[in-house]
Amino acid sequence: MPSPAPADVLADPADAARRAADVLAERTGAERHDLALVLGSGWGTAVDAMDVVAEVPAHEVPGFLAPVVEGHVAVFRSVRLDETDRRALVLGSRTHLYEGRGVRAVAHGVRTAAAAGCRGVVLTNGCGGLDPDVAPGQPVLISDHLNLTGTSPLEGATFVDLTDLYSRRWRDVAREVDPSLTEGVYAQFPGPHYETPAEVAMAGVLGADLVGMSTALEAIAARAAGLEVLGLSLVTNLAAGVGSSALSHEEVVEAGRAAGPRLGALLAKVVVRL
Ligand code: 8IG
Repeated sequence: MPSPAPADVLADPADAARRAADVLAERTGAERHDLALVLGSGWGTAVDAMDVVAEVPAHEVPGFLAPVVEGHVAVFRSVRLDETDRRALVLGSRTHLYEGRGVRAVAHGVRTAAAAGCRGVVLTNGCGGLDPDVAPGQPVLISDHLNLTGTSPLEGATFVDLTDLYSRRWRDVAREVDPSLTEGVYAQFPGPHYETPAEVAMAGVLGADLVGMSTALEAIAARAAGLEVLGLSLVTNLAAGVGSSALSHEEVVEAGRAAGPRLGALLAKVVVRL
């Protein structure tokens, strides 16, 4: 039976998350999951070597649709983390603000993770880099963000503290695994167009090191839902005006493909330590 239209499901976000978590529990055989991973551009193959116990097509889970972007994978996986049967819920795709389905659809993944029992979420993305010395293909830890979308995933008088939104504890864990990891401030733009060089320069003045079209809104929703957050960006291209060449989606997909094995090794070592 097809899922109800996501717009209807998301009329009550908390109920939608509970229903999605119920379906995932049933389809994965795991009553609860411990940790969630959201895979962004370039991170699609990063869990392929892990112990995948079950796969569920995203559109069969209430509130989710198949993704619209090539290179994003529309499947949820339940991954066994260790012998104690701790499970990670891997969301192979996300809903972006630019898809026009609203902030509830953007936040539905992390809310579902929380409803499924997760203590925390690893948010990954592909992004543009402002530092010409950080070459495409480098993963970077997100230390903080600038939400430049002009919106919030929270509705009503929900005053959530975002000091230390990106867990210092978990960043330290990631650096124990890979001491070469650097940190940066991620600016979320609404997209779907890339920035102009002037906008990239503006983001730099404001303190951004990385520019992208996701993550910040999800991180806010995750914190509001009580989740600890680790943010990992893959620099897939130099932001507009930083390098000499124009930006292309093909370049982004190729940088992800090339970095895949490194990202997989990094994630596999990090998630078991969180
Ligand atoms: I992958 O350069 C990727 N996503 N806004 N700018 C923005 N989003 C991105 C970029 C980029 N690269």
